[in-house]
Amino acid sequence: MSESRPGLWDRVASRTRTLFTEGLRAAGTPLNPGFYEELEELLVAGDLGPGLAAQVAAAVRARHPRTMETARDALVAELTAAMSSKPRGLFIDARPSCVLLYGINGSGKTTTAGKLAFLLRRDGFNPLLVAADTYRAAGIEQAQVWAERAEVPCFAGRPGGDPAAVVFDGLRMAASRGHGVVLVDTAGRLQTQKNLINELAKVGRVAAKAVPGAPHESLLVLDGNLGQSNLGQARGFNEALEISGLVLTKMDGTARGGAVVAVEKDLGVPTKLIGVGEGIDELAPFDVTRFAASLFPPLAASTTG
Ligand SMILES: Nc1nc2c(ncn2[C@@H]2O[C@H](COP(=O)(O)OP(=O)(O)O)[C@@H](O)[C@H]2O)c(=O)[nH]1
Ligand SMILES: [Mg+2]
Repeated sequence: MSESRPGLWDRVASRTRTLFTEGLRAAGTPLNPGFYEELEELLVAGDLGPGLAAQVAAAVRARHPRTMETARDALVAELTAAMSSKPRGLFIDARPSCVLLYGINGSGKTTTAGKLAFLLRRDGFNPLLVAADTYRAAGIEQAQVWAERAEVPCFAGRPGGDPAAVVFDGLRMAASRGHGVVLVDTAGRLQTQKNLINELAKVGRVAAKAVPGAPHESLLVLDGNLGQSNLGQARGFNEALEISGLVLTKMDGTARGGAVVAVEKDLGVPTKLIGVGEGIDELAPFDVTRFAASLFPPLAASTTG
């Protein structure tokens, strides 16, 4: 899958950047005695969580960096190592492939479905959007609006209808009409609502009856602003739904994106996509090195000589 436009990664968490640069100045500067305490505080502020922040700071220390620059390289390497080593590309080679989008209300599922439809249409996948948020009339309308923006067809159930039935019919239609990918927008759920989460699990099982191998992706959409509370959410969803990938949204306006390092480490599930705005082309494939580097940008060359 291609990048929808260049420069998207520059939008990631500009406030996180300031956070990490404030205390850690020019490249050639030797480390001051309080460096590791300061580093740990910055990692906590970036919302890695206190345990992981301490672990990463200790791992950087164990590499014995002598300057700010080598300390930064060590930090980027340690953050990268803490994250999942599984592939980050979407598994959408089968035709049709089924991509389910899960998450709490407002996390960005419908927006992501629209952005992904746009990207995949441009890449020639001929996507179909399935509006399976049948609990609210507005849920279906929102999916239809995003499908129009992405210029892809939308298959919608009736308000109050059974979401699993909508997904089954949508997948059968996609198979007969030659759609390459089916993107399923589901209703927002809380990880604590066991019955409703089980209903989502049923959507997954029914998808498998319509198309062999489905769902090919079960993506959990997380709002980057929620920081560490994403950890509890991710655990709850993953217990019932076998999440295959994460989507991290709203990374254009948060300093709490570091929480995803903790989520990946805990679940062993990779982040696959990152949302950096409300526009249709503001979705990018996740890149672990760029992400780690964005939390801790390159240092300015030393001016004091
Ligand atoms: N700034 C920003 N806003 C986003 C992003 N993704 C979604 N949103 C906004 O988040 C709100 C909820 O999104 P929506 O897709 O309706 O969430 P859903 O309830 O999970 O379907 C909307 O106002 C979106 O415009 C993002 O990457 N960046
Ligand atoms: Mg929605």
